[in-house]
Amino acid sequence: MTTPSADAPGTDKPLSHLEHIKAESRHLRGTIAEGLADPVTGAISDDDNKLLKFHGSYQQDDRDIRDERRRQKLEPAYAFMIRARLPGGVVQPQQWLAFDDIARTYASRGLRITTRQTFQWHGIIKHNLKPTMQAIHNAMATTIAACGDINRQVVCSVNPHLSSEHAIVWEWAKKLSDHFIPRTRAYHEIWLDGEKITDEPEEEPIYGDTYLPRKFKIGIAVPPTNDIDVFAQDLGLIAIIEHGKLLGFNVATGGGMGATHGDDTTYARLGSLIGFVPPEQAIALAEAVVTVQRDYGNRSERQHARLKYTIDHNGLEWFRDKVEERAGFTLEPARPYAFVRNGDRFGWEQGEDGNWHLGLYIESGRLWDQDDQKLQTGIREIAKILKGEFRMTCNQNLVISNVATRDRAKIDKLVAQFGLDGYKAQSGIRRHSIACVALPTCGLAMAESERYAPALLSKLETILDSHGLLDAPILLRISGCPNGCARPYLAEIALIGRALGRYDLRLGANFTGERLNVVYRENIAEPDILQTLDELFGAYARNREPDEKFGDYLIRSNVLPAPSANLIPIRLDTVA
Ligand code: SRM
Ligand code: SF4
Repeated sequence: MTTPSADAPGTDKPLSHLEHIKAESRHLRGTIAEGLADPVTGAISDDDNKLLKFHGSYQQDDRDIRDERRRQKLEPAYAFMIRARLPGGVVQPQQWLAFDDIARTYASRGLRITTRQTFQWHGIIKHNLKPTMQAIHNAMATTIAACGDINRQVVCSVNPHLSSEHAIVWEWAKKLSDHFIPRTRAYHEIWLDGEKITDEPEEEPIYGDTYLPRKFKIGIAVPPTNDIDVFAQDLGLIAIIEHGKLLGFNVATGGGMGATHGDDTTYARLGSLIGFVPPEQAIALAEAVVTVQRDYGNRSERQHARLKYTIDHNGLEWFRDKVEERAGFTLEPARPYAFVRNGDRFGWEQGEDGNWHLGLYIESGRLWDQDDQKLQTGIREIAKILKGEFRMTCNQNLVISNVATRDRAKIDKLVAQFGLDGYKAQSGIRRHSIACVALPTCGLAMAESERYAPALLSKLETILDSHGLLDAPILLRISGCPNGCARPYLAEIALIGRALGRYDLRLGANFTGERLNVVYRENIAEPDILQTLDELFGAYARNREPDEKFGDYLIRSNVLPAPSANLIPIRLDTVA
């Protein structure tokens, strides 16, 4: 096993603590197994908690009762979040039933569809972590590398009306996901009681002993739909498909959302287009991007460790040259493409093979039974009769896929019975809204998000209705902090948490995920948010051009400045 040198590459600063933890972890083992067996505390050690992320789980505590527990001199109410790795967000009905059972047996807040089209379970106590992991494994799924400094869940466009194109990109999502799965047997040993084959740690041919400097994300979009926000990915692939044949991918690198309030050296960035690869070169290209980041990413300052900073620090041409050198070929010029939206479609759509796909809006992706709302039960009942599959979307919604014409009525009946048909009567802004988890589980949340979204949306709907804009599709995203898990920097209207009840209001991204928004008001509370938007909606209703989107209107009417170069994707290529 290699030990990291004292200094991070390209800097004279020492490696971050986490680099040492990774290096000494014997490929992600640490003392997780021992920590799980310790009955004295509901927690594991800080170092193991960092390694646990690579296994797809985070230690959290219930922030609603944190102060009360402190007053009572009790340790925080520790519980774990678990995230599944489900490339492309496809779940078979039997798997769904197993995941639903896990949620009811071990978790506390139902099933949560994430902004990267997979599941999270919250509130799992330490004692139940292992049985939960085993139940996920028995459902033919895994959580390995769903979090951590590694390539994570690979996402792809859902595109329900184009089944064959979805099938192509889903295959690629799985292929890329499998290619970048870590080789360590630690997961099997710790969670699945796998036998220790040798005391020597295994090789990690792609990652090496210290994995990546930071998280890494890959996504595949199929124009004209940018439902995955391809420019928010470290490696975004834009599939160029003609007459049902995949010609290859345009390659965008260095996208990322996370920033820190008050630190201008951190920022959201859109992926830069560096060229095109045919399918037979795509894996080599992806591996070259990952390994350049592995070797040149900043391992001393985690806030500057994402690929976007590696690229900006060294220059985009430098980066493309390095990638081409490693891949052993030159990228071709990017092919023409156009996006028209980055939201989901709702209701039934027929695929070209005659089967049907039903897009359902799921508020903040949370499926659980509360009071008279029984959404979790509803989807469970659908899973019992579904002959197709489920597809989760990057906008936290759900598609019930591949339904034969004769089976539609049965699904419709359940959808209506369990109140899953809300999409039919919803406003344009609600259908295009995303809110991150935030409180009470997220340790980084500065403000509410998922729990605030329903009330805020109702107030905004009243205002929009008064301006005749209730059906106007407007992208609204809320994040409880500037990490941007709801990809708020790509919303026409974004609220980013500053403190409880206070948000930065950002405006002016476009509807296709190709322009970042800008700060309009800082650190304001709800009355200011509503008043500001009321005025802007009024002007939009009066002055918009036919089909003009809200974000575009704000720029055309000079409410916001014309977008500067760093708000749109940089192109190093020439379109062929
Ligand atoms: Fe995220 C951290 C939730 C998508 C950027 N994110 C977190 C943690 C794990 C908090 C933590 O580190 O303690 C949150 C757990 C909350 C909870 O209680 O469940 C969390 N992120 C989520 C999810 C569940 C939000 C959601 O409402 O769906 C999404 C899970 C995705 C998945 O299934 O893999 C989620 N996170 C994203 C996205 C969107 C995306 O990838 O398309 C982003 C922005 C894109 C990007 O990565 O740049 C995102 N999350 C972050 C960051 C900032 C990273 C950065 O470069 O600065 C953090 C904090 C960190 O890594 O230090 C973070
Ligand atoms: Fe937590 Fe911030 Fe991500 Fe929301 S954006 S889930 S508050 S880390």
